[in-house]
Amino acid sequence: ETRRERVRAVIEAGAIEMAYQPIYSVADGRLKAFEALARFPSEPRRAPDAWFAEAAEVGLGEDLEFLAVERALSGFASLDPALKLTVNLSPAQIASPRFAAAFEGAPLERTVIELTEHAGVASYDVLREALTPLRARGLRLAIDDVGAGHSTFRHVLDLSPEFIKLDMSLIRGIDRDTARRALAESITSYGRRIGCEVVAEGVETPAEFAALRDIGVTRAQGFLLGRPMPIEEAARLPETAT
Ligand code: G
Ligand code: G
Ligand code: MN
Ligand code: NA
Repeated sequence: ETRRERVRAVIEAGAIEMAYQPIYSVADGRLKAFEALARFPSEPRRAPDAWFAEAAEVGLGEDLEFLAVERALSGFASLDPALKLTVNLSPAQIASPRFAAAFEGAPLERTVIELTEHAGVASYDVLREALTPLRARGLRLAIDDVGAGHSTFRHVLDLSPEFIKLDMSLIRGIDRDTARRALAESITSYGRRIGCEVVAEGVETPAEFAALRDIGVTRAQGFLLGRPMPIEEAARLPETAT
């Protein structure tokens, strides 16, 4: 079985499931959104991003990513109408002819696309052109993994996102590590200055959470607050973190 056949088999069987991780307001602990994350039940030990990277390498990135988007958006049917849903997409797919169609019918004013650093970024002109009509209808943009890679700041500069997501590597130990704290603090004040909401991901301890609140981060996500979970569970989650 070739790598391509393995990915194709998953796509043809529709063999992915979505897990939904809660995102909370730091100030009052209220549930704000869920991030949809793909899971591959046929090989649960293999990391999801490895599947997406392999799909891209064998020319099936578009098929796999849009399958995940379709599944992710089906979660809207179960969620409280006050909640947003974020979906991950690589920049290459924003430039795809299938992009706009994939979001047709979705409540765009509740939809956020998370964009991360990726090889093969189409020109920013192309990305902006594809995003503009959907953003005019309420779709919002988050730049993921900021503080980890190099090009995520370029995404922020050239795509004017509504959200910046601080990479988990900055959050880990932020209560004890001066360098991490200073960088997260700088990015947060930068975000405030340019009108971006700053979201921390990968928050695992109460001490990390407290440090983020002191810094002025407004939203948080991580195992401390809630793991990625099936939609049935997500739909039953209390509206305030305990
Ligand atoms: O699920 P996990 O926590 O391991 O996700 C790790 C990474 O895998 C994410 O940050 C993202 O880059 C990628 N990923 C997970 N789900 C999706 C998805 O639905 N679509 C895309 N394009 N990437 C995803
Ligand atoms: O889209 P992105 O690459 O940011 O995906 C987030 C990844 O981080 C997912 O794979 C998710 O399962 C994982 N994750 C979410 N919260 C935590 C956390 O608190 N700790 C760790 N180690 N991983 C987390
Ligand atoms: Mn993400
Ligand atoms: Na991330």
